[in-house]
Amino acid sequence: MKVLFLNGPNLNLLGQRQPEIYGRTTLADIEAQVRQHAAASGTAIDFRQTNDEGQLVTWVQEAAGQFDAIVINAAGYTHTSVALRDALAASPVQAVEIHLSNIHAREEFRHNSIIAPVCKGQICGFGPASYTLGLEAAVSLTSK
Ligand code: CA2
Repeated sequence: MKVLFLNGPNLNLLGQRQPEIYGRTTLADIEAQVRQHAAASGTAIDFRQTNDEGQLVTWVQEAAGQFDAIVINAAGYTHTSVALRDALAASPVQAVEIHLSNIHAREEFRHNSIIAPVCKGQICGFGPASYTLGLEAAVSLTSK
């Protein structure tokens, strides 16, 4: 089983800026945690980050036939990207939406996720554990 983790804009800054909001764990730390969990269930992981909306769209398009599930933290594009939603809607690969923070407990503009209706489900608010929970959700999705 292969799971594609996609990370959107500014997540490369995790652990380096605004630790009071996003904590001190870096994206590389999170990737290491995900890889450790994945190894236990024999799951192969591809873990990517980009600041580019078009790159996210391309990766979602290319996932078909290559991956069994997508776990996506689209960061700011969660709330704005019709293009990303269209790509997820068109993909045969099911996606799990994840966020470090509880987007529903933050500013009003973060409450709406444009991609939520085309994802299988959403996990948010658990910090870095949202990623390993997202992995579990992806694994359970594809074993049904
Ligand atoms: O809680 C999440 O995972 C978010 O996807 C994070 C996004 C935010 O726009 C979403 O509403 C919720 C922001 C990612 C930016 O991460 C930074 C990390 C360190 C310093 C600055 C930004």
